[in-house]
Order: sequence, then C-alpha cells, then structure tokens
Amino acid sequence: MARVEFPEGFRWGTATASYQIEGAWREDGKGESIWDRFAHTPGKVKGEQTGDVACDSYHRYTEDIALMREMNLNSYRFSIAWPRIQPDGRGAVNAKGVDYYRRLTEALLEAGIRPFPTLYHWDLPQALEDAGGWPERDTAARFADYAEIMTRALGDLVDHWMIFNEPSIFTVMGYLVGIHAPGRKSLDDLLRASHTVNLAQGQAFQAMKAVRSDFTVGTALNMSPCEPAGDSAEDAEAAERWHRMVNVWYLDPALRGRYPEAFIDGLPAERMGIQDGDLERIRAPLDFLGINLYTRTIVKHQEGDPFGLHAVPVGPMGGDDGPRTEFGWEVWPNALYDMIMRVTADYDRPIIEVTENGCSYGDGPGADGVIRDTRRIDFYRGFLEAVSRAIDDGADVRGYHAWTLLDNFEWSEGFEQRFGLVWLDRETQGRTLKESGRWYGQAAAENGFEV
Ligand code: GCO
Repeated sequence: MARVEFPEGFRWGTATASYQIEGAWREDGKGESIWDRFAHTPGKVKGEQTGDVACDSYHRYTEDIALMREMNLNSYRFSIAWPRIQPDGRGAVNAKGVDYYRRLTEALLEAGIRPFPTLYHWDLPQALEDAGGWPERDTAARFADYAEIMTRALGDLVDHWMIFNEPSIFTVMGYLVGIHAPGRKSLDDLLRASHTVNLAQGQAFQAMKAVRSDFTVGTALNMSPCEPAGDSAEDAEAAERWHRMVNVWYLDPALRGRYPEAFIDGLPAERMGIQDGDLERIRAPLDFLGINLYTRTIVKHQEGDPFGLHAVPVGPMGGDDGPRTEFGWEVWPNALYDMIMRVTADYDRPIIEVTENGCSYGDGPGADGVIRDTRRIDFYRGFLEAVSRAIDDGADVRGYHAWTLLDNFEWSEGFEQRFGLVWLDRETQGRTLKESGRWYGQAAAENGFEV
C-alpha cells in the first residue's frame, strides 16, 4: 500500500459560512442581510427555503466544535455576518453580535482549533444594498470600516483572516446572472461591483494591517483551471481570457496593481468606475491565497457572449471524462493539482491554503444508522492526493479545508444538496458523523492516508 503524506504542521480543517449554518436571522440585534431579503422573496430559493434557522449553529456551535474534535481537526474556516456587527452596514457596533463571534472563537481555541474567519461570505447588510450595494463605490469604505472594527474586536484571539469569499461568484451571480442575492441582472452593475470589491479588498487589507501589522491576511478565491475545448488557437486564447476573468480578476489587482487582460476590446475602465489613483488603492500584498476549487472548466471561443470576453464555458461544471456528483459537477482531482501549480508558477510560489473543496452526495443513514457515503471518501482521497502531489512538486500549501462540516443551506438550491461530512437532520437539528467524516478524521490524525 502506498501512503499519501503531508508536511509537519499541515492544517486539517472544514469550512462553513454564516448565512448557510447560523440561523438566528434576526436575533440579538442582527440587521437584515441581502440573503435574508432574497430568500424571503418568493421564487428565489428552491422549496421557498431560507437560512432563518439553517443548522442553528448560532446556538449549537459547541456541538459543531465537538464534531471537529471528533475528526481531529485543527482549523475551522467560518464567516462573520456583517449585519450582526453593524446592522445597517455603517455606524454603531452591535455588541451582542461581536460577543457571539468572541464566544465561538474562544471555544475553538479551547478545543485546539485555529479560528480562521472570512469577513465576507455574501451576506451584505440590506441597508447598504438599498444605498446601491457593491456597484456603489462608497460600499468599499463601509467594508474597510467593518474590517477594522472586526479585526480590532477579535485581534487578541485571531491571527489569520480572509477578506472575501469568492468575489467573482457573488458579483456575477448577484449582479449579472441574478440567481443569488441581491438578484440584479446588469453588466454595468457587475462591472462596477467588481471594481468596488477590489477597492474594498485593498482598503480592508490596509485597515487590518494598521490594527495589527503581524496579522496573516489572505482572501478565498473560487478557482478552476480553464482548459480549451478544442485544439484551435482561438479556444486556447478564450480559455486564457476566461481564466483571467474568473480566477484572477481579484488577485492581479491585489498582487500586481492592475487588472488582467480579459476583454477583447480592452478594460472597460469607464464602465467600471475606475478613478485616478485606484490602481494603487486596490493593491493588497496578501500573505496567502485561499483556493476554493470544485472542478475544472472547459472553455471555447464564442463571440457575442454576455461579458464581451468572446469565451464561454462548455457544458455543466467540468468536463465529460470524470464521474459527476449529485450536483452534476465532474469529479476531476487533477484540477486542484493543475490550479495550485499554475498559481505557484505565476505568482512566485505564494503560500496557499485550500479553503474549500467538497462534493454533494445525498447518502443518508442506513437501517443501522450508519451513513456510508463512500463516494465522498473517494472524492477526498483523490483531491487530497492531488494536493500532496502539488506539495511534492514544489507548491507551498499549508492547509486543506473540506467544504463542508455539516449539510447546510446551499444558496438558491436550499437544503437539497448535501456537502457535509456530518449529516444534518433538519427536523431535529441532530448531527450524525458520516463515514466520510470518520475517514477524514483518521487522515487528519495521521497527517496522511493509505492509497
Ligand atoms: C461557494 C461557496 C459555498 C458553497 C460551496 C458549494 O463556493 O459557492 O463558498 O458557500 O456552498 O461552494 O457550492
């Protein structure tokens, strides 16, 4: 039997997000978020489901931490709900909201688990959306204020921070495609939102470093290696433009102070609202890069696409060679190896943490109560082997976070898609460790596994 090994000190964790697990949607002074508003709007979420209760982790976080300990985990990526901290996205701080995250953080430290918070995982205060949302430039300054407030509040307990979760998803899905909150459908809104988010990332980074210069600050980007659909030069160039738009639109501004060249007709600077001095403001020399990855993307050249990139992804998520999860996403572990190695080569071997990777399978309890989700075990075995191979080939990967700890609210899909290492019984809020959770826990304990 061969063995897949990881470096000493490698972080084994899971990832969640506030709106997807917390519930308590209007408890202890929390303000309304755009996801509260969106999920309460008929026709937006499957089965008219909402995150009002979700996994009730606002009240049951100690149960969640006990499950992480049972899995021998030493890192927990969670997100902070901005509307718990500033109910209207500006002004006075809600002490009860800060207290919740302080209790959660202290309990994690008590359990020997690194608290690893993301400041923004999509739940913008509705009051800021009412004032224009991410397309409104002032939202960047509001976000930087929130980042300063939160890092000052927890800076004695938390050393590692992520600024955003998947900016190219929440901007595209929320302002162009419209199937995520706030449900707007405008290319101009998307273009302006993308620039405001880059401004917010740069200004928040500066604000956080001013609170503690030794904070380790990164950001979690959804990434997917872009492969040309055919052998033509056109497809190869289209795949590269798609890579620049989807993978590094929020990385090049931070690390290089410029936007990547993705648009056929050049950067739409005017439509993005770029002002003099902005290319300095968007810089953020990140201490690490978080990679969220699920599969690869096959791209072909096509004129007349909605973006103006002359590039479109082919088919559903991924290619046609691997098996598909129940969400229809191709299982292609080499995508993670390829993406890690590309970032390693392009950005001078940055520190990387895999901040999300996981799969949706609905396997539930058998007659004996055991949840034999063997396809999820195979998924993690394959992707973790890819990470180990990337490290052997020179990448500096410090940790891996399975998406996700427990079955939770999967945005417009409601609770239909189950990504958890832990089964959630939505009637009782009962948590049951799946066989994949046991397997992952043993790998974490041994810092590796047999293949
Ligand atoms: C994302 C989000 C998570 C999702 C997960 C499965 O990557 O879309 O960060 O909130 O739930 O990726 O889709």
